[in-house]
Amino acid sequence: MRNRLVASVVLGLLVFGISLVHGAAPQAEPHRIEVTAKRYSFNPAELTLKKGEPVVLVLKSVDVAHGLRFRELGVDLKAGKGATSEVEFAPEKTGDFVGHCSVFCGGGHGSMMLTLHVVE
Ligand SMILES: [Cu+2]
Repeated sequence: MRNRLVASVVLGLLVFGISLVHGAAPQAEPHRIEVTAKRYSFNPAELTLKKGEPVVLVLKSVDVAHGLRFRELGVDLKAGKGATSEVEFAPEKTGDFVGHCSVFCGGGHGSMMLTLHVVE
């Protein structure tokens, strides 16, 4: 009799424990935003993000090595020739930020820009 009681208490705790684990399941994966880099532009050339909302920024190069740096946001992604790289970040301030290619890629390198709008 006593064993039965102990068994049901243990079972109860187990079920409770499992429901706790489920309740603590991680949130949905952050939204992935893909940016393609190609001499001498980013596509898209403009993005809008929400302040404080984490995203995964994916930089995909379809020709030579490129980078994408937002100095004020502490973001610098580099993708090798034909490669992809990614970074997770959450913009902490609102405003318009201009990202530049951070890997010299040729004559038009200086004109590779991506405008990021961060809104509330
Ligand atoms: Cu470049």
